[in-house]
Amino acid sequence: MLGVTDLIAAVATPQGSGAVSIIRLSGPGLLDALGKILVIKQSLAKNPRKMLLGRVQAADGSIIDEVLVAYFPGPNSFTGEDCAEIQGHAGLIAPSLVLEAILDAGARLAKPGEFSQRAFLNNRLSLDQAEAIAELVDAQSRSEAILANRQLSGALGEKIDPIRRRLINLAATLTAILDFEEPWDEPDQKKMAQDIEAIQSALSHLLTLRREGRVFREGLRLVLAGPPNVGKSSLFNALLGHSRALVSPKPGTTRDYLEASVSWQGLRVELVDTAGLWDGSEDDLDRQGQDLARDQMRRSDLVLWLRDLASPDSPPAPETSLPTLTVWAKADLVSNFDPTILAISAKTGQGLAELKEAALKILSVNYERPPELVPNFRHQKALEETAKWVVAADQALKDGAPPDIINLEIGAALNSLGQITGQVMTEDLLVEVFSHFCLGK
Ligand SMILES: Nc1nc2c(ncn2[C@@H]2O[C@H](COP(=O)(O)OP(=O)(O)OP(=O)(O)O)[C@@H](O)[C@H]2O)c(=O)[nH]1
Ligand SMILES: [Mg+2]
Repeated sequence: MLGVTDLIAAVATPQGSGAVSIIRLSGPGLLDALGKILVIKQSLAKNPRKMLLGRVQAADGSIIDEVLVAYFPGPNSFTGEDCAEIQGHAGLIAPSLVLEAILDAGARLAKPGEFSQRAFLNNRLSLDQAEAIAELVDAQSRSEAILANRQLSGALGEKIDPIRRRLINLAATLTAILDFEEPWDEPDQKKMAQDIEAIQSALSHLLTLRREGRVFREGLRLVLAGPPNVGKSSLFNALLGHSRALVSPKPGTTRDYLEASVSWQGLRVELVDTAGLWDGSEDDLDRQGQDLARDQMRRSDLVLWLRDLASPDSPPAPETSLPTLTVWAKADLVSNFDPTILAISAKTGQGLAELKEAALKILSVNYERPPELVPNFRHQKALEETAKWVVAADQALKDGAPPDIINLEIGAALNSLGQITGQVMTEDLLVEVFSHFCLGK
């Protein structure tokens, strides 16, 4: 895998209509391959990093597109190898004809994420930076794009690095004690305990950023649930700003669940409308709908449980451990009610702004001050694993364990931490990270 590479190519822009499409190439033999397909006046080799006008010809000599080509010689290119980008006409046919010509000239179709993977393997990017590229491309809100860009510029690596250096120092001290029988006395152990404490607090800071900031990178999932006919679909439509779900005075209208995205204060919020919940249903479809609804509640960040303000026996939210916000619906039908409850009307729009505020508040989302950096789920797992080993090392130190035992745990901590930036790398990790990329990235 490492070291041996070949020439890869892919269309980097989406298929379909558009003005321009970009085809990317990277790897050995790039200029030769381009030489076979390009009719061009100037030399690419003598004009690196410049857009040159040329035409692409197929194997039979027919001209298939007029293009602009830029050549980026390695090692100072995106992948670290010789790279090129060909800007041609977009559409359904032209890009694939150009790609076909390049493949005929000796390139191979790149796998998803293969360009970024090469950039990582050639030390042009750390693993978390490569992930940030995919996250930027996938971003669906302003906050997601900003966070991805921070990670791309190395913000996470900057936090990880000092932790890593401290762990390496600990390992070095422990190794010196073992190898050269340097004294292992109380002041040493005290210093080590302090270092371990500092590492623990840095790790827990990053995990707090994850906990508090997760919604800024992944958005929120809010599920509207409650008894039949309470106005869930009406509220869903009102929050969306258009009629997406069927509404009717007949109970049992919604059966499948419906999802739709909205943006609240720049945050991506996924709203889910569900079937009404009630006991004693005899109807199979109705029961299936209720099962789906309960399943959606379990998958949510917050359940908005609707109760009918106009009907006093409207059931309360079931006892669960899920974060739940009770919302009193149809407030326009009632003139007098307790002002401290969250009352809304899908009909008049009353209380909708308060509902958004309350939902974000209950989830402790401080949207006015998004965190500077938010580790992703993979980073979280690696941080937790690192913290687990550091706790073990700490315990071993307190128990008076011999230095070689402590060193094993520090080594394991380093191993877990290194997976975040990719200093520690396995084939599985490569697949895990780069398989999520799109073609041409
Ligand atoms: N006056 C008033 N009527 C409402 C309001 N919200 C919903 N309704 C009415 O209540 C009835 C049920 O509304 P839906 O939105 O379909 O209720 P639901 O909870 O989705 O119902 P199911 O899908 O059957 O569980 C409809 O006749 C709506 O017009 C509201 O805020 N004010
Ligand atoms: Mg409904």
